[in-house]
Amino acid sequence: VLFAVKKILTERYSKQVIAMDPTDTIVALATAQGQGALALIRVSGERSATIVQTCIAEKEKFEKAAERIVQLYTFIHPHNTRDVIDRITAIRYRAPRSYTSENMVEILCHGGDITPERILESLVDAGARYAGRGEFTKRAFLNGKTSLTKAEAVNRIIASTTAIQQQHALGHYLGGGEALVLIWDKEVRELLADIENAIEFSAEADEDRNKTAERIETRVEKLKTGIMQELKKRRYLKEVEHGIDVAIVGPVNAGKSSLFNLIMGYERSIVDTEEGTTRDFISEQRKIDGIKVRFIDTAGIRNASKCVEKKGIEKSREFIKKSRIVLWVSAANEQTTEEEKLLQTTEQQKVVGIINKIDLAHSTEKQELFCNKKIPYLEISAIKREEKERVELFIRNCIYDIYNRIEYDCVIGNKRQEKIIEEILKEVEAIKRSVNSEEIAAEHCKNIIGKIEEFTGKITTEEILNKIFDEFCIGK
Ligand SMILES: Nc1nc2c(ncn2[C@@H]2O[C@H](COP(=O)(O)OP(=O)(O)OP(=O)(O)O)[C@@H](O)[C@H]2O)c(=O)[nH]1
Ligand SMILES: [Mg+2]
Repeated sequence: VLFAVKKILTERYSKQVIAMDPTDTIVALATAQGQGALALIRVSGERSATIVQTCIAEKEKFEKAAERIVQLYTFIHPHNTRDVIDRITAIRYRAPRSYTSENMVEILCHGGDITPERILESLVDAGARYAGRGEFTKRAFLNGKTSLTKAEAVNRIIASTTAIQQQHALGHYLGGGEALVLIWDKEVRELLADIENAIEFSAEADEDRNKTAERIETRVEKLKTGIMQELKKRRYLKEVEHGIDVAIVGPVNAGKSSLFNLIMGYERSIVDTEEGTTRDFISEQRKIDGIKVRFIDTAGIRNASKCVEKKGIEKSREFIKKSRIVLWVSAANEQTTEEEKLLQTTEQQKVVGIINKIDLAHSTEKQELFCNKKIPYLEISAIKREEKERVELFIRNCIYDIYNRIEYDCVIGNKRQEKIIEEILKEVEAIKRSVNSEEIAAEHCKNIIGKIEEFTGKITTEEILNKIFDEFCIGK
């Protein structure tokens, strides 16, 4: 399947109009700037080898060098040839067997602030120009070497801050991104054929018409489910990317701050016998299995009279509303509150229970409360340090419960792609609403086909491309 997809893509992108000057040769540092053992400098464009050669002492050796073979050279200034800048290794690539599909040279020199900079300057003096952001990958795309989503994946691999993100981006880079979208494309075209048939044979017997209408409905429903599934995966992936909030909430004095401190491993939050100790929220971030988790200790919920405490409680309620996970802390020796009776898990939010202070009392009432609501709970004594491991395991399981059930092979890799998929979903819904007018339904199908072309990059404008590649770093 991958091979077939690759073939389609190659044919598709090779049709792109190339709006570039091939003699324009670009140069940039591909490795990070600053101190480092080595630095990699990339040169791309028709005159790459000619330009590099003027900066190499062993001219004949470089000219005869086989492609993709590493050789050692002396790098000199192109005009002041006695000025030796570095001992380097260089690799030659001949079009189209290179990253950009153009002639290329890769130079490995000593790292640091000075050497790579001097080499770059020499290459510019010899006729190259500094590359813009993402210009190498942009050229690869315009030359039909890579698809748009693959090019975008390159940037995402580099920008990853978690292993899940990196794996997802790599999947797209290896060609997994567009496969499903191309299947949707095929399905929409079949759907359009069905709809156009229905228009043409509108005088058919009712029975046949019903059959066609049923088939159209099934196809639309299937498409819609598939797209919604991908948007959901995207939402989860974004959460993994940006991190999630875990709010520690519950009645006053239940031991929320004690639990927060237990998780942090030090006395971060003030703990006191007085009710209403915590007034403002306190938050700290931890990484759990690659996911950034922000724990938030909040003000205990009660009918407060003092203004400051009231404000704190308002904040607590906000966190209850918007956190991904709510750790509801309830003391075993206290009665169930009205608020606790209303607790419930939703699609957007997981609620879990912590029955605290079990060294003071045993509460079947609280156990039943959580059991009846199918809310998982843990019984602890937050003042005991040895409970830390159990608490962490419990929280880890809650996170697993949310994120392990989803697959990460989502077709949507970034904001641009997400926006297009959302627009496609709207079009699909519009088809559903146009049951009585096949002409309108056909229009919406055509819109979807257009949006898919936008997604894969079959249709692009200079403006869109610039926007995409401006997010890249220089040298990529
Ligand atoms: N015996 C016992 N006492 C506890 C336990 N957890 C907390 N406490 C005590 O309960 C009191 C309140 O604890 P906090 O952690 O401040 O409770 P809180 O929920 O943050 O309280 P507020 O911020 O006032 O809403 C303190 O005196 C703690 O030492 C526990 O597991 N067992
Ligand atoms: Mg507190």
